[in-house]
Amino acid sequence: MGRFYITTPIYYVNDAPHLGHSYTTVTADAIARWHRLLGDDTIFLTGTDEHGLKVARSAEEQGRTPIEQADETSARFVEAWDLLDISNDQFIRTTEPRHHAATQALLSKAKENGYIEKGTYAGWYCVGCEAYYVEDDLLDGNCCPIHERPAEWLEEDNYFFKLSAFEDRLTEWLTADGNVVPDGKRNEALGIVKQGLDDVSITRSSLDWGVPVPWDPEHVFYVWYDALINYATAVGYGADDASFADWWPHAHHVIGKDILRFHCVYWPAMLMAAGEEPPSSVHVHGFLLLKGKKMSKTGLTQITPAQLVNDLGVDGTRYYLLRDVPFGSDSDVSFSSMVGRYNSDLANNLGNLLNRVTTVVVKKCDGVGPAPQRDSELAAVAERAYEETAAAWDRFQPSVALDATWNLVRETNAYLERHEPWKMDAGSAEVAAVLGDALEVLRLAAVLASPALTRTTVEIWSRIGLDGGPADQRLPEAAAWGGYPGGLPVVKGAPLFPRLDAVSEDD
Ligand code: ME8
Repeated sequence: MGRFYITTPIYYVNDAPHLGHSYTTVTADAIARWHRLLGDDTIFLTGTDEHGLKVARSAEEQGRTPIEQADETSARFVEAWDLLDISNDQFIRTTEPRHHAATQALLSKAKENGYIEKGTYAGWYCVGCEAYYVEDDLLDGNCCPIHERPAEWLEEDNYFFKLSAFEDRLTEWLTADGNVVPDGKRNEALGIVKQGLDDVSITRSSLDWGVPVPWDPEHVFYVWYDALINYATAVGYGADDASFADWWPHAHHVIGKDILRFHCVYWPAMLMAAGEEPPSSVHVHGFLLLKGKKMSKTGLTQITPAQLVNDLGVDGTRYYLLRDVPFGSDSDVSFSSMVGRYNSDLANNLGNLLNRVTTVVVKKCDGVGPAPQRDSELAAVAERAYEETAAAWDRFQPSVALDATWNLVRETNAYLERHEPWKMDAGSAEVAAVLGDALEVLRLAAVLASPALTRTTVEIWSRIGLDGGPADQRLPEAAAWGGYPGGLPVVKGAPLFPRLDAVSEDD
């Protein structure tokens, strides 16, 4: 038992939530839920990044003020996360006064410590990226390599952060195991530092949509330098020192690879400049890429959480994102792989196990669930499944964790096929033994899968007659074989995961 503080990136409010945002947020949510099962005191933070030129321009194009744009889009993120059963403890908006105060406090500290100085900056700026580019990195016609639109020449007096002063400390931090994961991404960050770090401009005077620079009100902080600080704001930086001291050592950031430089180089350096420790870890995932015509007709950023939930249900969507996309690598996604994963793991395995067991308990045991056998051959399988599941969640590897849990489900279906309880005599000791073991596996699977399947595991729990819910259990105690007490009413309900029709990507 301990403290666990996990964050997602805060998303820009120029556009609505999409499949990519959902992937990161569901991943962080499931990891937070796993830690709550372990009894850890957990804070899970997500939110929206509301300042900067990108948001200001997008508001202007839509004929509204930046704050109107931020209010409206931020609400859409809140709505999307409700829809996906995201259990965040806080939703931070960078326009909140508490965040302005924390940003000003942290950067004032860095200035006091001598790491912020005034200078002039001129360079090519891409509004889409909210970042300056060196000429060599631009495409023909001075276009941004990501947005393929012309970068703009900006020239301004502003304040610089002395990033170059942190090369050695960053190298040391990045070299230590476990700070940036996986290794490939850590090496990418080390490579950026090894190339040599230039000081960076962290304020803008050409824009007023941002956090004002407290020592020079003509300027606002550059959006990234306020955004990153949200992680500190949420646990009390500058406002509640005791809370910050308690929580900061347990901060874990989950991000996509597109924002590695900011989180693995700039952010730890900013913290060092302010006299704070870097985060406990940064976990960097790859990108979801669209495969298949059906999805590419729309484009990944047009796939909304609502559409996914409509097609696959809440648990189907969460399970797909967690199980099918190995954390850390890029992954092709397609509608047919979503349906395939749903049918194989949810309908044919977990759903089938529940269906078989409840049907036979109703038929052969008068609907009263028997207790498991102490020396069941499944006990060892369950023990291994727990160990592997726990180790993988601990390493931020949901797909490995769920595969380990599903091994137990698959083995139990095979166990039922070998013993065929449906052919045994009603009321016999034999049938009670086999069904008791299978009910115990359903109990275990409901607990272990609860970080992913927020709804169906609750339903499994109640159909096998247990009180409370799987998420109220505590690990590792709840993973010990034999927790299903027996003598409970078991009901057979409608299939939890009705099979979905296979789809062709040409549809
Ligand atoms: O970068 N696959 O916000 P953002 C996987 N505001 N994940 C994806 C994805 C994809 N195809 N597309 C987006 C910002 N994401 C800043 C962050 S944090 C202090 C400030 C996810 O709205 C992924 O997590 O552009 C990525 O890092 C994030 O959305 C970018 O969100």
